[in-house]
This record gives sequence, structure tokens and C-alpha cells, in this order.
Amino acid sequence: MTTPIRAAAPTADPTDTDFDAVVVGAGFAGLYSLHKLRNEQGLRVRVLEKGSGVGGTWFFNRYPGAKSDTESFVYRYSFDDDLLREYDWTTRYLEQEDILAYIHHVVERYDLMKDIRLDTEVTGAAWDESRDRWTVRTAAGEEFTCTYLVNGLGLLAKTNMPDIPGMDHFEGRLVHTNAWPEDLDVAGKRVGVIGTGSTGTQFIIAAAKTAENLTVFQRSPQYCVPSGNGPVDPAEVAETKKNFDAIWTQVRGSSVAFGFEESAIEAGSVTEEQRRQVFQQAWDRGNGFHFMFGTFSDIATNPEANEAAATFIRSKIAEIVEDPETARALTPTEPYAKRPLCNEGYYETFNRDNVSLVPVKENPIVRITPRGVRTADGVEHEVDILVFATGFDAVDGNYRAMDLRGRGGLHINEHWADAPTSYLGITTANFPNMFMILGPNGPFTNLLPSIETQVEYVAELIESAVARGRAVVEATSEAETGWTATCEEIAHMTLFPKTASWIFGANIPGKKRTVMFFLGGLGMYRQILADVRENGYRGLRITEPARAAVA
Ligand code: FAD
Ligand code: NA7
Repeated sequence: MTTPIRAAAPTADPTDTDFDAVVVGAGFAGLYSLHKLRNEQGLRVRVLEKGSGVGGTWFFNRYPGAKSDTESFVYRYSFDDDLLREYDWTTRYLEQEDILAYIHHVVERYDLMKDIRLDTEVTGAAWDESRDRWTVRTAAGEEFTCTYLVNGLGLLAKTNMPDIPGMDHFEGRLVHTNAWPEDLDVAGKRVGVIGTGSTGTQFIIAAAKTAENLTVFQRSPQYCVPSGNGPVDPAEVAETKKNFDAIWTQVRGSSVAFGFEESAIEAGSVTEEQRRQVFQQAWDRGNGFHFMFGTFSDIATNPEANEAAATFIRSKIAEIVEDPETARALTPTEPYAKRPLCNEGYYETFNRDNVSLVPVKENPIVRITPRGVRTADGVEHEVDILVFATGFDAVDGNYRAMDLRGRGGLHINEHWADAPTSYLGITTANFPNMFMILGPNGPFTNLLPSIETQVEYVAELIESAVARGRAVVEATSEAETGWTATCEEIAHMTLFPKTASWIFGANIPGKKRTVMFFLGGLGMYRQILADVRENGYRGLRITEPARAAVA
């Protein structure tokens, strides 16, 4: 790895504890929030980050094969034309270390590090109604106070580590992909991996190339399409940069914000042969979101269209995978309705002599032994390294991990007893002056344009509140209920609820299955935000501050 994993010091002055705004998290969301609020609005801001480096997802996920599956030209900030035009890319997708290098560039360019406290985990925050201020507590027992609290906690950031008997007695290295150790190399090792989501499939492809052998413990088979990754010609980069204005206008008005035109043609409106041609072209072009949303307009909503896409991918698995039993086990039967995946040769990887597949629904893992993994058939799969690619307690996981209390000491878990909810994905009733970036029921898209949209809206709300003498901003319960209903209605127009995945919290044992995203697309989301603004920030109560806070 050539990119240093930590941006250069200095970090924030530890004696400063009182701020206009505290931002929790130093991923893309937190960093842009700092830039907006401090550099553009002149507020005193402190970022608190539990990791020992900036970058969030891209600091922690250093497993072999980690990369973005949004194309490079739209997996970046767009808020500054100069930044957009000065920063190049050389491959169609960015590797983890490329993204971290980009984040370090941003941190240095906007002089962000001096207001970031690393190694600082926020364990709780409480709203003080007498002063209209937040008190934020850290694991080290420090306290910070602020008028506005901005949470950039990440929606895929709280590790999901299953509890399997015997884990504590494993004698090799046991790791989760979201906490990949700097010194761990799988080359020449016997490796086991549990999980075949986006992360697992990336890891499997990369690790198979150097591990002595790789045993894949698969619970649910996945639909994967090629990513089409490869080098990008500098001339293409230059041409893309020339077109950035149009590209970003299109991205912001589109549904999934991946930088391609979404299809307006229904799958049933063409012949079977034409459908197959469209799928084949998309397969050759590469990209998972493109395959689902760029081929036909109704793959995610119409069961027949969805089955046509699924059948096509299943036919590819049958063509590619040589061993019939492995092909059978790799073939999904449920709808094609999880986050669409793409990668570089997932199914082909199972033709390698050093890779074997254990379908754990048919042959469950019974325990982790000191030497490996024992399955129900009595086999002990010996490994030196056991990798958990088991994903995240997504969206609300990091909120619930804190002692977060709003009006009257209301705990976030009480407020979200039924389900995690919000108004517009950015505010929640009873938690005044608290904002969320990628909070529950935010848009389901390429995330950077959604992060920018939300940070800009939150910054605008804070700016106008500050101008009104530090007014208090809070969602009404009615607005929150209405937004939840909107998100549920849209989600149930799609096929996504028909499969069990993190998108609905279905991956965590005991977690209630519920709608956690606005599936109406970024363009519609931005229109709603504009409409809310034009109607005097409808659904938000903006009130004068308490006397004590003004004094
Ligand atoms: P994060 O990057 O998750 O940052 C949140 C930060 O908050 C973390 O640094 C965390 O340590 C910190 N934090 C949380 N709780 C606390 C606390 N209590 N105290 C202090 N600090 C705290 N998205 C896409 O759009 N396209 C992709 O191709 C894509 N690929 C991905 C691949 C992987 C392997 C993963 C895991 C995610 C991927 N994502 C992708 C999603 C990715 O998380 C977002 O794109 C983006 O990086 C999120 O930025 P963020 O700042 O919101 O959150
Ligand atoms: P995912 O998509 O939640 O995938 C996790 C994988 O781990 C998935 O295959 C799960 O099977 C499997 N899993 C989870 N728990 C277990 C247990 N207990 N036993 C066996 N297998 C298990 O997480 P990712 O990190 O891959 O991706 C999350 C997002 O991050 C992704 O969409 C990108 O946006 C980046 P399951 O399918 O639940 O049967």
C-alpha cells in the first residue's frame, strides 16, 4: 500500500470544548460539514472521530479488493469546480487507497485537520432545554458543548459481527472486513471467509489470487454482473472533466445518481430476443446499478421484468462455473432485489483449484474451532485467517450505540422504539438542533451526491437559524410521520422488501425489518427539499432560543 493511512497532523486543540457546532464522524459527510460550516459560514466547529484517521469507510475497510462500485468520475465531491477539475483518476473504479488519498487531499486543501479530534469516540449527547444546547460526551470522559449537533456517523459503519460458538478460542487471525489490520496479508495462507455481499465478493476475488486456499462460507447466493473495471485513458478523463457541468446536473436530477441515464423502457415492451441483447450489452458494459436501472425501467418494480434480468444472470452463472454442484449453489432463486453488485470475475473465481464453496444454509456452521470452522456435516475446515465479511448494522446502528437523548431526556431508542424514522432523512422530532447526514429514510443512491445534498441543506438551515439569534430547529412529529409513510409507500412499490438485506435491517438477528430508505431517487428528493424550503421549511419548527442561551 502506497497511500499513508493517516492524514498529517496537527489535530484539534484539546482545551477547546465549546462550539457553534460539533460534527460526529470524519468520513465524507463529516468532512464536508466541517468545510461548509467553518470555511463558508464562519462557525466554530469541532469534528469528533473515533477512528485514528479520517476517511470513515475508506479508513476502516482496507481488506484486499476493497473498492468503490460507483464509477470514479462520480465517486467524489462536486461542490467545488476547481477540486473536481484538479483531481484525476486512472481506473474506472477507485480502489480503497485511491479514495483515502483523495480524502487526504481534500483535508489538506481545505485545511480541515486542525478542527478534527481523532481517537475520540462520542458515547452520548444530551439536549439541555434550559440553554438550548447540546452536551456531547466522549469515551475518555470529556464534555463538549454546542448549539448544533451534526451526525455524520455513516450508514454502513457499525460492524455486524455474528456470535458463533467458539469464536474466542480460534487460534488464527479472526477479523472483520470493517477493521482490517494494517499488518494482515492473506498471501500463502489458508483463508476462510463468511459472507458473500458486496464486501465478501470483492474480498473473495482478490484473496483467491494469493491465498494458498480460500473457503467461502455462503449463506445467500448473489446476483453479480461484471464491473467493466480497467484503466481509463487520460483523454477520456479530460473529456469527462470538460463535461462535468452537464454530468453533475444529470446526476443530481437522476434517480440513483450513478452517472448514467436510467432507462425509460419497460422490459415487457420489447421481445425476448431484444431483452437478451439489452442485458448482454449491459453485461459487456459493466456496473451493477446500470444493469438494474439502465437496462429497463421496471427491473426493480415489476416481477416479470425482474425475473427476466435474474434469468439472464443465472444463465451466465451456468455458462461460467465449471463444476455443476458449485454452479447450483451459487445460483440465486429469490428476486434480484438487493443492492445490485458488480465486480471483476466473481463466478470465475470458483473455477480456481484453490477456492471452495460451503453453502451454509444447507450445511450450517456449528462452531468455530481453534483451527477453523466446523460445519454440520462434521467437516472441520482448517484456516489460518477467518474473515467476517458479514456487513453492518446499517443506518441506525451507530445512533443506537450512543446514549443519545433529546427533549425531556428521551433516549433515541425510545423515540425509535418502533423503527428508525426521520423527517427528510436529516432531522427527527424531539431532538432539536440535531441533524443527520444519511440518517434513516434518506435517499438510496450513489452516496456522495446525497451526502452533498444533505450537508448543504443542513448548513443552510443552520445558517438561517444562526441569523435568527441561534434559533432552534426541530422536525414536527406530524412531518416525521408523513415522511415515514411516504418512504414506506415508495418502498412497497418496489421488489426490494421481498428479499432480506441490510436495506431493511433484515441482516441483524432481532432487528425489526422496516423501511430505512427513501427509494424515490435523488432528483425527486431534491425537489421535495426545494419545495419544503419554498414553503417556509414546512414540517420544521424554527423557534426563538431559550433566554439562557441568548444571555
Ligand atoms: P462513513 O464513511 O461511514 O463515516 C462515518 C464516521 O463516523 C466513521 O469514521 C466512524 O468512525 C465515525 N463515527 C461513528 N460513530 C461515531 C461515534 N460515536 N463517535 C465518533 N465517531 C463516530 N457508497 C457508494 O455510494 N458507492 C460505493 O461504491 C460504495 N462502496 C462501499 C464499499 C464499502 C466496502 C463500504 C463499507 C461502503 C461503501 N459505500 C459506497 C458506502 C460508503 O459508506 C459511503 O459512500 C460514504 O463513504 C459514507 O460516508 P459517511 O461520511 O457518511 O460515513
Ligand atoms: P452485506 O451486503 O450485508 O453482506 C453480508 C454477507 O454476510 C451476506 O452474504 C450475509 O448473508 C452474510 N452473513 C451475515 N451474517 C451471517 C452469518 N451469521 N452467517 C453466515 N453469513 C452471514 O454486507 P457487505 O459488507 O457485503 O455490504 C454492505 C454494503 O457496504 C454494500 O451494499 C456496499 O454498499 C458497501 P445473507 O445475504 O444475509 O444471507
